Amino acid sequence: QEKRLAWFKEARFGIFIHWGLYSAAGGVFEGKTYPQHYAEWIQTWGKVPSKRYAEHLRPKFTLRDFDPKQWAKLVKESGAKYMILTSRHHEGFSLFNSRQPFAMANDVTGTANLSPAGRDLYREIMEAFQQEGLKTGAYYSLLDWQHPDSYEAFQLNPNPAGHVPDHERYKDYLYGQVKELANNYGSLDVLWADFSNKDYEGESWGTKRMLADLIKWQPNILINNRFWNGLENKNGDIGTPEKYVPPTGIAGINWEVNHTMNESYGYSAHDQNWKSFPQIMHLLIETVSKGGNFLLNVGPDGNGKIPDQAMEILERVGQWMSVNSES
Ligand code: FUL
Repeated sequence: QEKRLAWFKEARFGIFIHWGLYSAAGGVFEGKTYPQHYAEWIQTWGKVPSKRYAEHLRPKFTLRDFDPKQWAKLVKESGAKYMILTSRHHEGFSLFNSRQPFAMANDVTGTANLSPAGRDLYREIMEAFQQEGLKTGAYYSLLDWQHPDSYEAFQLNPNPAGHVPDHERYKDYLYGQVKELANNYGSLDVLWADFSNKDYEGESWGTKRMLADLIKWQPNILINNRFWNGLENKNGDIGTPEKYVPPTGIAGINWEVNHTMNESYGYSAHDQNWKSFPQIMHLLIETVSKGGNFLLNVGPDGNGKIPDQAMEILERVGQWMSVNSES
């Protein structure tokens, strides 16, 4: 573990990217603004069935300003050493071209992949970052609001007639997708799973088989602790406090604070509560001084544009890093 963790401990600073169909909503769905902080949860805030959600948002996910090389350059110049990208968030739509059979009895959305024909957006982004010499990891949601065999699907979608939910099938789906992420996209440096609760954790996601094989496929991979319940639990390689810095660090584990520049992880047009540059630096330095890593989130919009405020913060962090950090 020590050897696998060496780069991570040295890195100190990484960038999180939340990008999916929710980015095209930007906190507004069918004209209604959702004030809740986590805009990537808009499907749940609005109780929107997956079909309507996809029909409405796919056309708005335009890629008009999408330039992964520019993202990678910006992140590199910020002084960050790694990047974690949402391969699939709770909405259930994959940024990578998954070939996992999507057993939708009622064929709710046709496909759960997001890339236009002939492209793989996840690959384009990962390759751009790898070319800048950055480590790359995948955020991967254990929850799925769309898959008819997942725990949550029928909270938002009608149960297809005659369909008997089978969680074993969902476990196979998770396994199959993780296998694709680990085998089809070069080096996978981190698997950032998200999340468990007291009812679902560990083996209810099929961890025994999945994690044993994952380490065979990617012997140097780091796995966060969210296959298990609790942000500071001691399982996995990395504890993951969310939007807070533990006052006295976390003894006995490696940890990484993930934080936002405004309130939301996914892009939100109306979330204008941007932290100032000094506030961001304060969080970064406080975290690092207590022994943690700092994973700062960026939420590009549905056109693939990184908000101006986020770009400015990254540029200023980069200026600070070039004067104050060793490499
Ligand atoms: C949480 C998720 O529910 C949020 O949407 C976000 O991705 C955050 C980093 O993790 O658990």
